[in-house]
Amino acid sequence: MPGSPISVLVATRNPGKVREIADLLPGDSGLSFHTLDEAGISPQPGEESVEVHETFAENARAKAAFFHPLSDGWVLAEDSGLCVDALDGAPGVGSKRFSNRADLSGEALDRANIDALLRALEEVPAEKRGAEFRCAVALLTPDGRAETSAGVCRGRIRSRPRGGGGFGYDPLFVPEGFGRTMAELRPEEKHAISHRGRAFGKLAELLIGLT
Ligand code: ITT
Repeated sequence: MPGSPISVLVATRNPGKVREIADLLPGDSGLSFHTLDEAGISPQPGEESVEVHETFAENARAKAAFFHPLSDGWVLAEDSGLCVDALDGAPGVGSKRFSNRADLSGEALDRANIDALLRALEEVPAEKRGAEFRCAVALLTPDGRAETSAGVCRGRIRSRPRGGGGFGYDPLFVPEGFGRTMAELRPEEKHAISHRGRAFGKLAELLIGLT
């Protein structure tokens, strides 16, 4: 008879990510997943200063390590962002803070970031607006092992936002092979091609081997 599922803390406070991660995690892995808010873990001193590294993978590992003491031993963290060719990969790991509006959160912050990106690309013609979303995921096990995976989704940046789905920069991002923005895709369409969908797909294979 199967035992009770192993509880995994998912270290994110972004409601858009929480929705997507919940859809992406396998239900039959012998693991159950809880976000920080679901686990009743309030914002911690120093939490905002954890993601200071230059790569998504380092940030994901740092976030998992930060929350490890507050978990039952299993923590999953991800770091993600948008890398724009014409901006030499910016905003990259600084995607959440691109507009410098630390006073905003949620949809208001997303709108400010979109406006800041449009301003930065004002002079850039359509054929030079290539970009990619990147995601790195780190899973820390009770014995301190770190499993990591990553995913990329290429596309281009529109000159005006369109669509109401997803979160973050989705209304500006047209994935390769699509005529719609990420915010106009159905959730299952986004998951099938997104950076996060790809990173979690690889992680799901690792999870099956772990439990
Ligand atoms: P955590 O709580 O997990 O740290 P966060 O949103 O606060 O989430 P991140 O540093 O991971 O912090 O920020 C990633 C930013 O990149 C996010 O706020 C969006 O602006 C952007 N982003 C990431 N994935 C995206 C997606 O699928 N669609 C649109 N924008 C995305």
